Amino acid sequence: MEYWDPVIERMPEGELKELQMRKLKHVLNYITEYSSFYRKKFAEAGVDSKDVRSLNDLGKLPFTTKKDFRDNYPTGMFCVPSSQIIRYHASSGTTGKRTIVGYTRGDIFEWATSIARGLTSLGIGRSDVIQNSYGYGLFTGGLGIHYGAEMVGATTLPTGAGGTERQIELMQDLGSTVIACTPSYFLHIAEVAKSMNVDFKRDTKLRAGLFGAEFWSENMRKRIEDTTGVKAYDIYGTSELNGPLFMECTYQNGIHAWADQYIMEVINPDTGEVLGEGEEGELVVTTLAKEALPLIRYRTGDITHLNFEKCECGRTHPRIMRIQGRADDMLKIRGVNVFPSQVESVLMKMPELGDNYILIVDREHELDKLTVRVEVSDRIPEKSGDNLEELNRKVSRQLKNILNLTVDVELVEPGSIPRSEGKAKRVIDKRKM
Ligand code: DLL
Repeated sequence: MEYWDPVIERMPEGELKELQMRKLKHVLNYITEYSSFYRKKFAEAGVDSKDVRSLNDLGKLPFTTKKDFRDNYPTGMFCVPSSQIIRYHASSGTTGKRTIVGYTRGDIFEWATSIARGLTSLGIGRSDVIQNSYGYGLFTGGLGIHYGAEMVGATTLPTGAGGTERQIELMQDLGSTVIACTPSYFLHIAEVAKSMNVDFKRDTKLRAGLFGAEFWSENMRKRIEDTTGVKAYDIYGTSELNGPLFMECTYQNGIHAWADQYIMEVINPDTGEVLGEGEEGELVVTTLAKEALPLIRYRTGDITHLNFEKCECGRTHPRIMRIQGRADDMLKIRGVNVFPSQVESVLMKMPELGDNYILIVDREHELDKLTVRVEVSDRIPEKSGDNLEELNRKVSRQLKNILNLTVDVELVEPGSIPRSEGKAKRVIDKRKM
């Protein structure tokens, strides 16, 4: 097993906690001095950063939210003058006004280091060609991976998102061994490759994929690995915290979150109460090393649980387990909570179904109605009416078992649901339109 930073990555838990506490004190002094935003926030909450004497005291501090970014748009939360900022990124703003993030030279270095550790944990290095199909530009995916990939000395192939046929040609011509993109885009690339008669196993050197930026299920992972032969690794981050930040190691059992750079908590999203290890709730992150935009208890909106056990790979840092979706993605259908990820888990287990689906929520006669539209697989030759009806009943039954809710299932032709080159749109909620 190789490590980018063996001392830090394998640091015993106790020492890691001491290091976190030292860094936390430093961050709190730093924001007290340089952040008018946090001075005001703490004063409003009636807390003093000096009250934080142990890591457990972190819970005394108020949360930071996406709304804070919007209220202080564009750069009101920055702790350094613009002369110190060497790069901006912005979130796409799909769930509201976009948020702006800025980075000092030190921030870019820390960010790339985080990715470099992850890549090394996957054995990715100088002999690899990383085809980076995350969007370059304001989105953090492209440049985030890029700097980490260069740091480990891999060859980067900065294709960005889109131009799918060209992606497949370049992948063959330049021998890409790793691809980085959203899992939904990779499935689309695989689909186009098939139509070009390109078989990943036979015609390319692709061995690993860094898939993230949107939720995806274990069953989706299995499907990707079974159909393409590419090992699928989960990678997580948010633009407010940096962009792509943390990834799984070869054991594929949770995303290593670097505790010397960030403190992870999981809270009850309704009450704000801090939950224990293994309990599912909203991920909250405090940055320990950021200069331009340090964040205290940032509510990511993502639902997951943490695992603090040492990983088989020897790393001691906490692991973020499979993200179940965003708290605000959760649909309430006739009083029942539904995560799109639960639906995906069911659909991806059924070989008769294709890779693409969408959830449509509407209101009929004052009652919520959930329709799951899903493509049938093009691997199934027999698509007669009887078979389709039988399949429809089977999908409905399996969804009902998991969701405890009767849903309408609409089976559609392969290729009929729009593909995405970035984050897939999985839900249309007509009740909000
Ligand atoms: O998507 C950063 C990123 C780029 C992560 C490339 C991974 C790879 P945002 O556009 O700000 O940043 O979106 C962040 O995407 O809060 C999650 O809801 C979702 N998300 C990101 N990674 C995962 C993942 C980037 N591995 C939001 N699993 C986050 C589930 C994910 N959801």
